Amino acid sequence: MAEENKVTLYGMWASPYVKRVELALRLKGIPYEYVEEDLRNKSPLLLKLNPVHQKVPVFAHNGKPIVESLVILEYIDETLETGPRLVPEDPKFASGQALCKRCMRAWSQLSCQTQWRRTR
Ligand SMILES: N[C@@H](CCC(=O)N[C@@H](CS)C(=O)NCC(=O)O)C(=O)O
Repeated sequence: MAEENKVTLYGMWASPYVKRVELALRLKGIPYEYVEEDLRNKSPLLLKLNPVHQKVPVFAHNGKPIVESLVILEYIDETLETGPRLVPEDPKFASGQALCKRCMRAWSQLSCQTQWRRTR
């Protein structure tokens, strides 16, 4: 991938939100640099890239940060036009897409909260 498509993912190994983005990048065959964050001691870079929520994942495309895993997935699908589409373009599947996104969101929130409670 050319230098103008430098992709960096800031994550934490156990985060389902980060896994969601990693899966998408792998499915699409997009090379990326991965930076592991310590969420109990967040790096100044993470705080700079995601100053409002201070959470992972943060996806940086040529240095431009994008946050919120579902937004990142849409960005990857629509901007980095390579590999299979994550969301089918056919409008026949539109209601299925919305349902699928809601299920993914609910599952991710539940698993992340449960895991977080266990480790605190
Ligand atoms: N809605 C966000 C949720 C991201 C999220 O909650 N990430 C957790 C890890 S699973 C986090 O960074 N927590 C750090 C904190 O709450 O300080 C997304 O979909 O990206």
